[in-house]
Amino acid sequence: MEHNWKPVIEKLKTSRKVLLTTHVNPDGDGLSSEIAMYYCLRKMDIEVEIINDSALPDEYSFLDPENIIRQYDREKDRGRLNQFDLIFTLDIGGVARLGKLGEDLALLNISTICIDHHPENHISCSYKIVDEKSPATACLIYELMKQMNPEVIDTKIAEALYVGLMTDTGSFRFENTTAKAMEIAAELIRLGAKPADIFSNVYENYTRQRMKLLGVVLQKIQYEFEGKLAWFKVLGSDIQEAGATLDEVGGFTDFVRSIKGVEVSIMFLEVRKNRVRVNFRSQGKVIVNEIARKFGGGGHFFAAGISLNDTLEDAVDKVLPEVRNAVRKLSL
Ligand SMILES: [Mn+2]
Repeated sequence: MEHNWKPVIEKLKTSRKVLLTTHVNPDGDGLSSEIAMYYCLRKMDIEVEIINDSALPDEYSFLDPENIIRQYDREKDRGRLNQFDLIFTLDIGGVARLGKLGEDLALLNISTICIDHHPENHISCSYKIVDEKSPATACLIYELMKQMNPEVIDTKIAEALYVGLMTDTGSFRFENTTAKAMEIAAELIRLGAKPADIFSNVYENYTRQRMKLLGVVLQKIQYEFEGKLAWFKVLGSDIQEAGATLDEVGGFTDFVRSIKGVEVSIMFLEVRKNRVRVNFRSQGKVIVNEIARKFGGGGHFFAAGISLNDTLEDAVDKVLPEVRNAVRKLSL
């Protein structure tokens, strides 16, 4: 689908300093969209910075060899946010997903362009390109560059965009792996992206500690409804004992969904005392972002999440009944 990029291109022509940001606990799509946009704007001689609420996860550090991506430091950065005259929020469906940075930006009156593919995008901004049919935000960024300045897409940018497309399509296996997704992938390969290297950078760089943690977690899966529902808890102490980090649970919920018969998988992750992250993955029959939204979360139809200020046990007691209700309906 083609979108109206003219207002974005016009806005860029008159901006002096651009801020790029993506959601808390950033994924490959958000980060690669930022990196691609960063190099594109630099080539156009536009001053630009990337600041995110969360730190760059280790698995994506290969995307940023020049250490461009910075984590928001409220004390240091708050006072200078008004230097920016244009903000891009990339791959973000709701303002809560912008964390502390979002709270502080909301107090300023800076033009904001939102580029995203989450259904029910609730961000209020000056201009929005939101297309839930787009396989990844990176595809929308690609479309913008093609319209704005196709020559700008060099190997570095093509590689970054390919990362976003690959990770958001689950390496070209999820429902959103459309013909269009493959066409864009093909063009990015022609422009220099190397699929095998990129795959290996993202998915074949796991630490032993992560695998140890996965081993522990897999033994704790609880199956319900003849295995249609599979859920598991990751305790802070599990992570500690395995010597792993919080970031390294990425992909666990997808992995559990891959078990035969599982329709919905859920991870309850103890981030710290009274802070729990819940991740949902669905095979396609249960729309999990509807469940997530009841608790202030969100995401895609079949991949969603929530953050709760609860103990692990309370989070399980709160969220599981809702999921059971949804899964129970499958057997009726
Ligand atoms: Mn995305």
